Amino acid sequence: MAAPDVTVPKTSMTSNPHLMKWIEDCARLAKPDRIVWCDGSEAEKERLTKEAVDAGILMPLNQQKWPGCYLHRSNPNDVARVEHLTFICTPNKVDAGPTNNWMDPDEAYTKLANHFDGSMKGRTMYVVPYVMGPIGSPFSKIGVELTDSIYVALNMRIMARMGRQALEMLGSSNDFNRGLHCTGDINPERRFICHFPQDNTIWSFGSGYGGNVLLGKKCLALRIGSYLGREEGWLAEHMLILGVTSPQGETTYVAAAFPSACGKTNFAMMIPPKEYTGWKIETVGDDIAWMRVGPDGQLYAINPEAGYFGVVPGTNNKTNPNAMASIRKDTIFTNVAVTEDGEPWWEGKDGEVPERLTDWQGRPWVKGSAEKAAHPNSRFTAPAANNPALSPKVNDPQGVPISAIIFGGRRSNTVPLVLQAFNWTHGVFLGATMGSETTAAATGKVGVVRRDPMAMLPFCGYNMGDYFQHWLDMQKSIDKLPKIFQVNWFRQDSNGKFIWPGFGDNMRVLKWVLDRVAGRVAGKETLLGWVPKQGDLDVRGLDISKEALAEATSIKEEEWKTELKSQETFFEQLGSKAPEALLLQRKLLLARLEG
Ligand code: SAT
Ligand code: MN
Repeated sequence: MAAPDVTVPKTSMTSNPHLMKWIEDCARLAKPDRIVWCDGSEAEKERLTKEAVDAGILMPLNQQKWPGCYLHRSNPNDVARVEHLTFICTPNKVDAGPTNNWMDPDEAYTKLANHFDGSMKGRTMYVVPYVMGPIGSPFSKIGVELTDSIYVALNMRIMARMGRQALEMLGSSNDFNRGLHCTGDINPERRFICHFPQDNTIWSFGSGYGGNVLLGKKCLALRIGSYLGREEGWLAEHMLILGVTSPQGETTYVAAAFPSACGKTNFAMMIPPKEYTGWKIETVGDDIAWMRVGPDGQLYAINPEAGYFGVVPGTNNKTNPNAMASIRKDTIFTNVAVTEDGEPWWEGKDGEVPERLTDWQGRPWVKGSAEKAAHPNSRFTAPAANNPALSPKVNDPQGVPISAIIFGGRRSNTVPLVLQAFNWTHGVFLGATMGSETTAAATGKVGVVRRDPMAMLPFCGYNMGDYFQHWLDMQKSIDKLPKIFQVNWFRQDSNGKFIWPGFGDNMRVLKWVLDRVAGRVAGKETLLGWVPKQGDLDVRGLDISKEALAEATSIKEEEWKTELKSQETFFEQLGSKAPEALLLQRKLLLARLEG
């Protein structure tokens, strides 16, 4: 029997014919029982939350202690991004490049249409309009996500400016990202995250987890965003943005790229150590930066998101008090454990480990158990407005001027604590040759070094070689180039212990960065770049020996020879797309090493 035709309900919010036609097409394919427009209102949030609780999708946490907070347990086979099932579907394979999975667009549409066909029968299709970026900003982009997941609708409400405001900004324009998502039956065999950059379209099937399904985040803001950025002359980056204000009241903005689960959120919300009274750090963004050249020739950045989808384990009042405050209310927790008192719990939380818990899969857990109670990639979805250190500039349509760009990976050896690039091209080389030990944010083996250029390996929506060229080309349009730095908080000693204390003490490294930007200190030239001169890195009050500091900042030629081999293999993979300027940087470094 043919499915009854679904009609898209009328709404006072829009009559955009392009939008209506697209929703109709998708509804004809997925055949939902009902279509619901999301307006982003409080009343709607209450209604959807109640429905989600009734359906067992959300579980209320202790409402006295954690008001407005809920727990979601995802399917245990669906707890992280799936890079091997993520595709860039450009007409030519070379445009996706060797670091992305590629599928022919026609093949991908046909294949996924088979899965989507009838996939929402018996379900509701939520129409989730959203803006990435401040309302009315020239940086901002509009997306609409059609999803069968109430969890996605509620998360998108936190992560983006969602609802009526997006439709108002869209008006009758046809310029919006078309995102179609269905959880299907959460079968990893039928899981696909497909991007069609030339159509500004995303089709995601078979997952209910974060980066696979909150389509505004990695899919639009990074993969499609980076593609649009190249076409339109701007940068979409996997970077936090923070403002540092000195006791004299001068604010400097910094953008920094780290791979997933390497402490971006902690860095973006950092509280300086007591030696830095009078200094203030404010968060503009914790994960994504869109950067454009402003009318004055400076590089300006916005955070396209409105919330934080952060890693929970390890978050506590020492590592990140601002995150602890941010998740205290109106937060959705995914895959954490729960105490007998209904409080969320995770490894690395403050206080005693409880005797008994319910683990992230809903199973009883006792203290001392070998298994983790919270999933290592468990997440919080918290409104940015909860952050006590939120920058007052976060809704500024013009963004903030960026003075420094920092690239950081998780490396137990090789890469020193901090260094500054000799110039923009060398800085692009430092970003392009970033490596990092893998984490739980993506499925796969944890702790292996992989090249992760600019922390964009899983997020660049086009050929990585063209992406590097785009970075090199940006130099021509920026009058006042930000200075570029490389950091590594994760160096270990011979006993496998972290040498640098990290967290708030990263302020000390940041201070050196600011001093370099302002031209207050000279650097010491090394073969890798400029490093702090003896005494310029402020370690007042820090319990770190001279030897340990020397170890954290040391450059070991043997390690660098291995490193350069691995860089060579990576560049070879890019073939003729690897920019000459970067190959030359590698040769120069090799010559310096051997010289
Ligand atoms: O899973 S997400 O992609 O949303 C988060 C991350 O990997 O940084
Ligand atoms: Mn991220």
